[in-house]
This record gives sequence, C-alpha cells and structure tokens, in this order.
Amino acid sequence: MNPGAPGLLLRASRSRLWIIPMVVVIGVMAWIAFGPDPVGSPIDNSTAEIVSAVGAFHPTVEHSAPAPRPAPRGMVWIPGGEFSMGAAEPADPGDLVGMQATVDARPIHRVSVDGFWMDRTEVTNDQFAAFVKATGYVTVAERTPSAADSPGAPPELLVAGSFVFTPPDQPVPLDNELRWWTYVKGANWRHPFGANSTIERKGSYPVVHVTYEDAEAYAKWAGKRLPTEAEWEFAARGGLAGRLYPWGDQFHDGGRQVANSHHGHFPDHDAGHDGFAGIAPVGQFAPNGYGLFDVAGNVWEWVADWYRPDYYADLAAANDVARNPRGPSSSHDPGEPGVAKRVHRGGSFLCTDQYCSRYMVGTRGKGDVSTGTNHVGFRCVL
Ligand SMILES: [Ca+2]
Repeated sequence: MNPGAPGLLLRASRSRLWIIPMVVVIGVMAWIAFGPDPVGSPIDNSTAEIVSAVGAFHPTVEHSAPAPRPAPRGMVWIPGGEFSMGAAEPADPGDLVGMQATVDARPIHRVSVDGFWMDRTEVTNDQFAAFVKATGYVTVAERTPSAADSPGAPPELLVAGSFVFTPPDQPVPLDNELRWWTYVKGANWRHPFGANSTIERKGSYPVVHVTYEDAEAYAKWAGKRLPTEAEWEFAARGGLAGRLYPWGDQFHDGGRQVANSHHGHFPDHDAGHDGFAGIAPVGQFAPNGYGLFDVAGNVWEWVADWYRPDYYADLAAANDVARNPRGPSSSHDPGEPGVAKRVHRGGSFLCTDQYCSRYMVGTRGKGDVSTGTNHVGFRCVL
C-alpha cells in the first residue's frame, strides 16, 4: 500500500493475519517492497538520462465544452482535457521508503480524459451512514473472516476488525510499519479506533476503514462510480501543469496551512501544526483550482485502476496520448506478488517528508483491495 500507510502486512489481506508473528520476515520483505521498483523506469546518475527516463511536463489543455446542467449536489465539473501525468521529483535512487516520488509514477506521459463530475470532498461518515441505513450494507471490516478464507490462521485471529494507526511512545526505526500499525478487533467505519470509539459528532469526517468493495458498493448506491487514476490526477492538478502539489511547488506555502499532513516527528509525535493531529473533517483547507478539497492529505482515496508499477511505462510506449486510460487489466506488485491491489491517491494525515510525501499530486499509492485502514477513504465521480 502506501508508505506512511500500513505496509506490507496491511497490504496483505485480512485473511492472512496469521503472518503477524512473522515480524522479522515481514520487516525484510517490507524493505524489499519499498525498495526501487524492479519493473519501474530506469534511474541513472546521469542527469540527461534521468530526464529522458522521467519525461517532461507540458501544459494542460482543457476541453472547452461547458458543464452539463444541472450540477449534481456536492459535485464540481471537471472539464477534462489533455495533460501530463506522473511525477518527476526527485530522481533519488536511494529513496527506499517513498519519501519522494517513486519510480512507479514515471515516466511522465500525455493523457486525455473526458469531462466528468466529481465529489467536492471525500465521502463523509454522514454520507456513508445514509447508504448503510438505506441498504443494510455491512462493510468488510465488520464481517468475521472465515477460516476458509484464511488457511492456517489461528482461530483467535479470525475476528472482525481493521488496522489502526497506533503511534509508538518514542522514536522508532522506520523499517517496519508494524511499529505503528495494529490490527484492532472491532475497528470499522463506525468505530475508527476500536469497539469503544465512536463517530458521534464526526459526521463531516471522511469515512475510513473502507475496502475497495465497500467504496464500490457506496458508489453504485449513489449512482456514481470511483474515478480512474487518470481522472483523479487530472482533477487533483486543478488545471495546473507539472506542479508538485495541487496548489503549486511549495508544501508550506508562506506559512499558510495547505493540507492535513503529519507534523512533528514520525510516527511517534504528530504536532498538529496544521490544526489537526490525526484525521480532519473534510474541507478544512483551501480547495484546488477546480474546487476540490483535500486532494492532498487527510485520507488516501481509492481509485478504480489496478496497480502495476510498470503501467505508466507501458502506456507511454504504446500511445502519444493515452485516451481515457482505465489502468492495467490486472494487478501486480513485485513487492507482494499475488495480492490484488488497486491504486490509492492523495496521501493522508500521516504523510510527511520524513517518511512518505505522497501528498505530491503526481505520486501513487496502492492497497490490497480487501484491506481498509483509518487513513483510507474515497470520493466518487459521475
Ligand atoms: Ca495534521
């Protein structure tokens, strides 16, 4: 999934929780998982060759057709158009944990998407509650994993729950995410920190602990769908081209707080300098050029594309301009082969330049489709 997000274990399905004791093995595997993608674009110490491998940004050219009417409630019109997709900065082969853009976001390539409506904010607890009330839907985290789905798992681990960020009380090495992620019995969208927690008076917070299946079910009920990765990035860039963030090139914009990220020392101390230690209600920071809130930080967002680190390279090789790309036909993460993953976008309240600066608009995350956490949510398009 995402650095600063639950890692290899969290990316592993809930059905494989029995590997929790394999901390040493997982630590080694996590190191592999966060290492340079073996299938990604080549990185060379020569500047010229780096530029060649990474590609270059060109201006965004929006479609000129006006927005259809009427506007759906809570959504904004994204005009679509042609843009440069991906991330260039920096080309650091020593970046092993995703502090910067990783090679799976390269090369920068030209993409065209049609216009669409997009939720202004991430789906909130109130919105998700309305869906559950209307349908009786039970999320994956609320279901007890079956022994059949979890071969070899000890019975005591076959309990409904989800992964919760649990900061250690002192600085820890960043080579093993199990130091700050814990599988908590009873954690789910209604109880983000476990059975004794609540979302009372948190109706405007983004819903979390949703798997891909949960997000899709909500979208279908709402008459919407999840965005493709290309739609998400076009929208998040807000009409700008080649900027590091949805608002420009500086994360700390003259002291103005721009997004909910992790301040202080990761993972043990979130100083909350942006006003929020942990998750924030939606819409607390300025929107981007298209009127979208929180496309950087707060919670990661599921998008529809399967994850492959080599997808951008394949797409660029086959198209001068890729039109409405929908992702690869199947998932493959060399760090965890065999685990079905979809792409996550936007970073979360745990992103920090000390560990995972994936609030950068062109960067990518990934997650096991059957795993939700308390920093992954979604928004819909139409
Ligand atoms: Ca924060």
